[in-house]
Amino acid sequence: MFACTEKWRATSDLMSRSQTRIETDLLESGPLGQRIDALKNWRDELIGLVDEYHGWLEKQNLASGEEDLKLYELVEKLRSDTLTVAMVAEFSRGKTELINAIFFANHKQRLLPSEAGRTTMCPTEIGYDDKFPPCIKLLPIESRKQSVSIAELKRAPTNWTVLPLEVGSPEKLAEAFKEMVKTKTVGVRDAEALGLYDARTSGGGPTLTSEGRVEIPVWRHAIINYPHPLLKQGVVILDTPGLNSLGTEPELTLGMLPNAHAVLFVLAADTGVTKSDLEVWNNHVCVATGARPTGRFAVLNKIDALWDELRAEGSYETSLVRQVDETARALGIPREQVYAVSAQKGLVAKVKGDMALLARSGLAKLEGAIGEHLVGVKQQLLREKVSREVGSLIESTGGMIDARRLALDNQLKESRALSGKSHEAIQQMLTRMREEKLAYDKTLQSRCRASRQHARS
Ligand SMILES: Nc1nc2c(ncn2[C@@H]2O[C@H](COP(=O)(O)OP(=O)(O)OP(=O)(O)O)[C@@H](O)[C@H]2O)c(=O)[nH]1
Ligand SMILES: [Mg+2]
Repeated sequence: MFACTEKWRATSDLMSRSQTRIETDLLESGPLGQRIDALKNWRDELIGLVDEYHGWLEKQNLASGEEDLKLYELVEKLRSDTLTVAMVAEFSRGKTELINAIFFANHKQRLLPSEAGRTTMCPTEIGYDDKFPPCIKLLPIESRKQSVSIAELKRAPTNWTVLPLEVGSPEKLAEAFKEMVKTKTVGVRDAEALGLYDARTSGGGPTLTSEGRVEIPVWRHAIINYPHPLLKQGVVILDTPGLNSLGTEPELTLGMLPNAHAVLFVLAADTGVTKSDLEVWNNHVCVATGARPTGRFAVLNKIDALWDELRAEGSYETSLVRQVDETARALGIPREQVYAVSAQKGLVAKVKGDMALLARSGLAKLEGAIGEHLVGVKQQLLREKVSREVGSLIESTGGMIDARRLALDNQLKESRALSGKSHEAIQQMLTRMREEKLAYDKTLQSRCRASRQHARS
């Protein structure tokens, strides 16, 4: 039990030592990737420790089949653990451009479709699962007629249309991604049957075309499986369309957003905080992140709209500070929680390698803050998970070690008792032998005496 507890204490020490190393890494304000890399190293070290503990249990003959399974599952969970970053905002605030700038700038082009007006038409999960080839899986909008959740539909591959992705060709990738934003027009009845149109509600929903039809998305949900280094390490990005979709997909509001580890709420400097922005913030972002407001990032995008070379020196900074203050006030958060960025200029800066423009875009600061938050959250979750699972194993193996020690103690007592008994028996035997020898000597003496008398007579 002592060795077992020592082993676990050593594991905990290593867990906190690795933590210190990560914190040192974090002191250098690197990009998101650097922090996720540091997290991966920490997680790999943790997996190594769990494996080592497992090996020790096996060597000591303490691991039953159940314990083996538990530890294999724990390692598997640690390996496949994901980190979800959700982008939420009204349409055209620059969510998709921000994803392109933060995650896909290495492709030296705008990968995901980001255009003026409404672009992203369905919630899109971008991640990587090496069990599948690079592809886009698309769920037809008609699936809304079935009362089956997206989570359930994910388990039934036949419901999804799969488009392969040619990872080596940015042009073909960008072309394939355009499929996700396709729309079509349907009659009012059909749109109503899909829950996408309600003639009684005014505003917010889709408007009728001149032919009296309703424009709806072709797809209800998209999953992009893409072997990007960050995604390979378990990062999942959730891109969402504007308020319409948030309203029509309760699963998004009730399940996916509350489960996200970080929610980026995007506003645009050229529009300011509008009524519909506030609706998204109050009814979706705050509701989803209510219990953990630290995972909420308010991003004031498109600050390049304030850049004007003809303005007097310093007036840009003044108007930026004013806009950040106004945004913070409207959202009811401290101004430090508002990140002023230009996703578009950040993307351009990364593509062209323009460090000055990158610094001006404010992107690196936002990436650093997201990375720091994700690493902190993930470490806490993983530490809790490992402590819970391994802790319960230590308790049960501790019981086994106690039982073994008790059995050994009893055996020791018995052998001591036995050895006491044989000592007594030997003593008795010696006494008996001594007595027998005395009796023999006496007999011998009396016989000698008798024979001497006999000889004399
Ligand atoms: N000037 C400027 N334009 C930007 C910036 N970020 C995005 N845009 C533009 O704003 C438009 C909308 O950007 P998207 O990324 O499609 O916005 P979105 O929030 O994803 O919009 P939906 O997909 O419709 O919900 C595009 O034309 C972008 O090029 C920025 O930082 N500065
Ligand atoms: Mg978009």
